[in-house]
Amino acid sequence: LSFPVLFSGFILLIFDRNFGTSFYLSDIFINGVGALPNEGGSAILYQHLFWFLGHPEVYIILLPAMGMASEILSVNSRKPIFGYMAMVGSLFAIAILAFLVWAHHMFVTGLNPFLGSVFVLLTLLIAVPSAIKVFNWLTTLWRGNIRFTPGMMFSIGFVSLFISGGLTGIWLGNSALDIHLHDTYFVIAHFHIVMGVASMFGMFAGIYHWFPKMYGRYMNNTLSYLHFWITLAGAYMIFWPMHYQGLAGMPRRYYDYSVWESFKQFAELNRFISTVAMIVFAAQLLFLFNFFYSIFKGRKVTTQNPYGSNTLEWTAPINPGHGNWVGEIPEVHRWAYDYGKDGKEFISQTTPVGADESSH
Ligand SMILES: [Cu+2]
Repeated sequence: LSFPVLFSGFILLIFDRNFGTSFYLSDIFINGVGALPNEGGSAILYQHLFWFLGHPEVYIILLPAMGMASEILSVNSRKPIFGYMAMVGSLFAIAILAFLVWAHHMFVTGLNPFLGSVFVLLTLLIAVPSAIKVFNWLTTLWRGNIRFTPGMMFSIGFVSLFISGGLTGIWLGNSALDIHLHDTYFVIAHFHIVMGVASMFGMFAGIYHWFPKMYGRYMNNTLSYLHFWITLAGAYMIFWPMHYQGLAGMPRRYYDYSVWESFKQFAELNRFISTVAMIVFAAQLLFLFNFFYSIFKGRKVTTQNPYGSNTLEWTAPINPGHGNWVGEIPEVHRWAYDYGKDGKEFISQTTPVGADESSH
């Protein structure tokens, strides 16, 4: 729903550049004389069309990470996901609200302050389903029989980063604060943590968790934990200081900070951030090596369902080929979260519900 709006924006841009239209070019006068033949366009229109994609895109990236983290947290806590209906409801609430907040990127464009306050309200509303999800992830962990697999570590890391990056979203969603923080490193810190690193942690969690399913081998644990700790600590060391730089007024998108006297104060911190960034990059090479090495040389998976997971994919044989299952397609009888129920550690979705049990 949001991408076509961006594409339409691009088409209008092509028209402006090549066919003499003026969707985005407003009247430009030099000494009272019109400099261009264009009339009546608005550059702000382009920003609206861009951010109508730009904000929902945050959730296009985040929602799959949230889904993977929810599944992996539940499997490795040996507990059902806490507040399942609230979790699904929150996903829908976020997906809908995501389309109603785009102008919070435009508080300094000269946007009508009243309209701005409407976007503040709608933006802060997203904190509600986000908080519901965070508390439900934490309560899923609460008193769980936790296994700290690499997938689980990255899922917990995802929750940590989602909280850290999400809280500064409340700062930036307020126009009164955003007018000060706009275009500073505070923004860089916020969105790289929440949309960059958090969603990458969700993807890493998914890769580590389903790797045995995909290749019938495990990834190397030592390298996985090394990758996790360097990336988590590194992400915080890179992006945490940027909040302070932003508050102190360091702007984004500058090619060289050294040529202004007032920016000299940031030099040391910038050097520190660059150093950590290179170390974190090296850790990603560790991950790539681990990934490809383990496809061929990883420890072999001996059981079909190594994590004791309920969901259907673990009922398919390793390297199943076309159609996934040999013979009949399995039938689903229950939800995916029957962990620790009826004295059993887990009950696969393909297990029929007994006469004495109630169905979900
Ligand atoms: Cu946004």
